[in-house]
Amino acid sequence: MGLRGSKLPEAHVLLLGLDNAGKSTLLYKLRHNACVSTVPTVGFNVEMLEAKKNRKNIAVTLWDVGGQVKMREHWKSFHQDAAAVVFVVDSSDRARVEEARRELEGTLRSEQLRGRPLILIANKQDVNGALTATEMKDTFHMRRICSGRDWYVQPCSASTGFGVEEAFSRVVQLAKLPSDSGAMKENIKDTVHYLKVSRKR
Ligand code: G3D
Ligand code: MG
Repeated sequence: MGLRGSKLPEAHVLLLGLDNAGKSTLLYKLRHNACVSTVPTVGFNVEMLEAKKNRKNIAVTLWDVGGQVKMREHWKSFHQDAAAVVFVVDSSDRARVEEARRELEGTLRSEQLRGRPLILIANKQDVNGALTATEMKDTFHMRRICSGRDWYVQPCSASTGFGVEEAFSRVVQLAKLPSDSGAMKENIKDTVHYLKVSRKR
């Protein structure tokens, strides 16, 4: 059973990236088709959306777990059951592109993420001078760092909504559903419990 009682097959999708990349804005835009003012994520944001994959309904749970050191020890359990990874980059912040690239390369080294599809979001395309999707593909050496997995670079503006639906469709298309669909694995359950408890504190 899923987070909100859904019995649909679930795809857990990790929303990762540096702080200020636009992860929370993207999540809100997808969920509410609205722009809300975000605050740096403390704890986590999670949204479940329904989608169709191979003509079947599925529940896509998007996890924006924030970048705090406190959360990092919990990332591994998320990795294990991830159907896809969405890595959001502020393509207008050229000064931090290298930092983002290193973070992504480190993330993809995780054994638990081996073979999981990666969707790179070239966010903030509405800002003048932002790197284009093609420039991002080259800068991030996508062909090299994503060998052995499906990948796609999606241009996007989480605040205007440009490319947001396309990004979600791409995630659904590439997501790998667990063979025991519908069952939340124990480690995810434990982590959800931990997060709920720690959020109440
Ligand atoms: P994060 O969750 O990855 O840390 P946020 O990032 O979603 O909190 O966004 C960080 C800042 O970037 C926010 O601005 C947000 O409005 C802005 N932002 C997100 N996506 C876009 C986009 O596509 N274009 C532009 N121009 N800005 C975007 P503030 O000023 O609220 O900190
Ligand atoms: Mg955030």
